Amino acid sequence: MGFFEKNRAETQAKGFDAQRLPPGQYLTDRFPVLHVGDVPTYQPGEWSIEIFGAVSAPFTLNYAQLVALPSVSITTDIHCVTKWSKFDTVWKGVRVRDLFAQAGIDSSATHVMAHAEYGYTANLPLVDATGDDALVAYAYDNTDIEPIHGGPVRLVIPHLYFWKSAKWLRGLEATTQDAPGFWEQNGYHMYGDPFLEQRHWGD
Ligand SMILES: Nc1nc2c(c(=O)[nH]1)N[C@H]1C(S)=C(S)[C@@H](COP(=O)(O)O)O[C@H]1N2
Ligand SMILES: [Mo]
Repeated sequence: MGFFEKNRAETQAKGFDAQRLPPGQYLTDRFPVLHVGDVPTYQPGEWSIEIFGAVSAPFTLNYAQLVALPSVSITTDIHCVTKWSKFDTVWKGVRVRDLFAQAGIDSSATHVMAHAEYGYTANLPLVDATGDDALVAYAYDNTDIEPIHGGPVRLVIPHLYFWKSAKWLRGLEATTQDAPGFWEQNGYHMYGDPFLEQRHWGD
């Protein structure tokens, strides 16, 4: 039995529904760290996020203002395109939907571009960015998100490959057309559904 088959059998033996593991993925208990470039550090009060683009009332929030907004907690599986999946991760944050509602999003908006530190971007259809589980997250596992995992604040879009979940999130831009983000310009799929194995262009 190969590594992936064995991991899938072990997943089932642990009592998980193996259907939760998308094709070509393996389950891990670890939380791998994956990003390009350096981990940014912020002085207290330095971080902020801008909600802008196709909206009538763009605004900027600092960390204190973000955490003062109504929040939700979710428990969800995550799937990295490099083939690891992790089950039952726990995140807390503000729904992207609520931020765009506050900004008065235009009816012409169809997509969202997430902007992170150092110019990292990820594109998402608006419906995916505004679902119940699409969070501007500031806690993981009931504590602050570690800098290596995108703290103080990252995007979490659990139903798409995890490259869409931009770490060190600094902006959410509503757009009226789709455009490729960082990895999408480098050959990754524009949408990235793990259950359809949409890893690369043409998948
Ligand atoms: N800003 C930024 N966000 C990013 C990345 C990155 O390189 N830069 N990598 C993405 C990828 S490919 C994955 S799998 C996840 C990894 O998150 P983790 O390091 O917390 O596991 O972050 C995503 N968000
Ligand atoms: Mo990834």
